[in-house]
Amino acid sequence: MKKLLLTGFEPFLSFSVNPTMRIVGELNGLELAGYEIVGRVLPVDFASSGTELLTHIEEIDPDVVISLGLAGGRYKITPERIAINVKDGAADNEGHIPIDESINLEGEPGYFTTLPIRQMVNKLLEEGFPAEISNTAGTYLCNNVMYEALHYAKTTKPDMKAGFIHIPASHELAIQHGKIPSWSHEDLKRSVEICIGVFAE
Ligand code: PCA
Repeated sequence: MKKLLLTGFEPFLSFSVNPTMRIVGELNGLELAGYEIVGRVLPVDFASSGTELLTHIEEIDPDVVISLGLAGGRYKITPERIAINVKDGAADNEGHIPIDESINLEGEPGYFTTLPIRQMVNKLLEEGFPAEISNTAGTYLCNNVMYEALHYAKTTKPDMKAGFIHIPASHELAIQHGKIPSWSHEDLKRSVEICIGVFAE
């Protein structure tokens, strides 16, 4: 069976839980849209998140990689259009703060997603979930992981589709955080399933 690597992230900065972790854990091992879902959680660490992702890709040999990240403060499900070759951000979980660094000195300035993001957004809206394409994944870990997957696909595994979806906070996180819009865990998870479901079409 075809395989879909679904990644999430551990908690970071002021976000004491990361809803992507729970979604990835619950979907791990399921069969959706004709794909075996393999869930993995990545560290919020500039030095190791890329290599961990590539190690998973090499072990699992997925046909599709969908990485999930929390975008605390966003209201909608936002599949990302582009990853850029920049690391510049707040401190990661190891305390590292990159400034104006490249992710890969030999890589392209940017890579467009190879996921069917327009169909994902249309399907989410049809099913009643607020969604729109995002034109920036930022310059923190989420952009970093998206860039690494697309660079690897471009240079080493051209048939592999890859990209990134940012999701809002869960209610659980919003209660702890105090100042961010949130969705129920069930709706967040259902939205991710809908995005994966596009691959059945
Ligand atoms: N979101 C962060 C990194 C980890 C996560 O879940 C981001 O948007 O870069």
